[in-house]
Amino acid sequence: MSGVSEKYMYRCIDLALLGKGFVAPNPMVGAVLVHGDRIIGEGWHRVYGGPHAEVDCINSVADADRALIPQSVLYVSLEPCAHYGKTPPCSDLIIRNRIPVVVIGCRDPFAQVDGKGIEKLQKAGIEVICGMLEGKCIALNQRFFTFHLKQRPYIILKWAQTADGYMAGTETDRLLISNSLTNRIVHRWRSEEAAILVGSRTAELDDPALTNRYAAGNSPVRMVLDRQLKLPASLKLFNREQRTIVLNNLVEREETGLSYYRLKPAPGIVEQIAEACCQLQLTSLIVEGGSTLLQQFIKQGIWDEARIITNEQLVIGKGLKAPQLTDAWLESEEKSLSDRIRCYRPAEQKQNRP
Ligand code: AOF
Ligand code: ZN
Repeated sequence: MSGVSEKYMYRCIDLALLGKGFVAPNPMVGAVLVHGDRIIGEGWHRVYGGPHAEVDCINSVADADRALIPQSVLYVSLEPCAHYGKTPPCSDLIIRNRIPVVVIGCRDPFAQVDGKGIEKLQKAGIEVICGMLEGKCIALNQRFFTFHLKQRPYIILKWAQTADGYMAGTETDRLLISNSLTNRIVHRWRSEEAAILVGSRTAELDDPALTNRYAAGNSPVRMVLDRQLKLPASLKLFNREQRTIVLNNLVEREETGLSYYRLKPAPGIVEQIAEACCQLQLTSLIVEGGSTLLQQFIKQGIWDEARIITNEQLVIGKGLKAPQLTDAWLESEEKSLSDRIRCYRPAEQKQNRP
């Protein structure tokens, strides 16, 4: 088929992004229907549980253009689904509408789809071109891809440190490190993830609320590791403003705004946390401390991004050492008043970057 163009796939990506913050644990997906060189339909997956991008796109075609659908090319950033989920299969809809050519950004890693959508279209005689702007379409949904391909959430490690690499003055002495502008950035980060985790020492000593109070969008589900259920009920984490999940070894129980999740008796706390997130359909996790918990994720090599805030004017000489990254590469760096924010990724991910 001649005449397919990447510009329409870029448009699909832009449309998909309109679903950001509304569709997790589903992926963001955009679709465009093109007749000749004219777009006759556009759509995206707008909200979790709602119509998929292809449905939204086909529904958007004006009555006067509907007769053109069987001579048009459908562009979609993710393989059309083949399963009955909350909505019927998009591949069936495409076949019913007699669309002759479908251009796909990337294959859907979800086990119930995973190539079956493409196969269904091809069996119906539709020309399928798969892999247009593939790297960009995968990067668009890195949380969804990590969740399905690695059976764990997309994991972001975040901490603040002094210029000389300390997280706190002593084991029990807390320190204000990042400035108020940086804190706003951190709240935006929180708004972008499904869940946020701290260890019990951090919960007790810092008493963080772990909510997003400054950025547009949601707050993540709060998680705290409290194996023996020793944390006091007076902590902000238990204020029921946002759901909190207590990862523990003793009980499994649901209360309003509070869930107790019993960890499986499996080795490795990091693996158990990842497994809990999978069970709970939480596709991404931001870990905000403490040092020991962060270091365990690094040691196991189970992380995707480390966002480190360094206050370049604060030198304390001694205290609680910040985690040490191993096998990491610096992806980006920005200044936020007295703070420098660096984002690292694991070395092993470098080859796979789009
Ligand atoms: C598509 N187009 O726009 C999206 C797809 O729970 P459901 O029924 O909404 O199905 C969710 C799964 O469908 C999700 O895991 C992913 O594999 C696929 N998402 N597929 O054809 C879309 N959002
Ligand atoms: Zn679908």
